Amino acid sequence: MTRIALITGATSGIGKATAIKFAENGYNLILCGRRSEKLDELKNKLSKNVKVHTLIFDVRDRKEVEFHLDSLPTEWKNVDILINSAGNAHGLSTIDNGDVDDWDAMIDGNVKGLLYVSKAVIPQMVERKKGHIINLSSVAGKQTYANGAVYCASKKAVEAISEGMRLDLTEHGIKITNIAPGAVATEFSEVRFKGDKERAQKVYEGYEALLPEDIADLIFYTINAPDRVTIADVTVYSKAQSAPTMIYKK
Ligand code: 8X3
Repeated sequence: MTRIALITGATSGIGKATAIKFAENGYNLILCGRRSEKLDELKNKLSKNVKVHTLIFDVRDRKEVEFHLDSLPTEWKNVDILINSAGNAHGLSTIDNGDVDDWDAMIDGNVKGLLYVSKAVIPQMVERKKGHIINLSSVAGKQTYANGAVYCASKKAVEAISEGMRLDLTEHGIKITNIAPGAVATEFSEVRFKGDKERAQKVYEGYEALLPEDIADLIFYTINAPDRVTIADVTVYSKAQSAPTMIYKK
């Protein structure tokens, strides 16, 4: 039977690349995001290969998440693979200069949003005794860097949630994969620097950064490993990066 994957943050970056990879390989998709035009565009493109259902909501809005996921049509209710890809960094500054709205956005999206979506999807996995959840963490969740305390904290929370999910859900036949990428060339830095394209571009200059497609390939590998195998935790850097703030640039 065709498997169903639900992807949050599907309008760009890793989420979008994963949606494309999965569609190429015959998975039916529930694509979630905030930007309806981008979701529609992607749906039109991918519907040629597979069935696509779109949900427009902000993971930070608990009521919206609950409403949309509770009212999924019957044929879409049995989600086999949940990919928690929605998340962002907002600002890069010392703790004393941090903007509280930025902190709220990161904690609400990266942590609480991931929990809201997971809470809505997990019960049917428990009932069916199968499922796979992929949480997109970051190398920021492994090692804190200066000016990034709250972003790093939000990703450390993702790490803890992945561990906790694995402890609680393994007995129900559900696999949990935590993926921690280093710098990936996406809209990530543009969001972090609030639309400053020039500053964002510099993050990915002078070396070959990871591409969202690289992470999509990795996700695809983890969900297609033999049933006996759980890829629990993967850290992935580009060849030029050795730590969150160490990138060898030419
Ligand atoms: C994204 C990568 O280097 O900003 O999570 O932590 S980094």
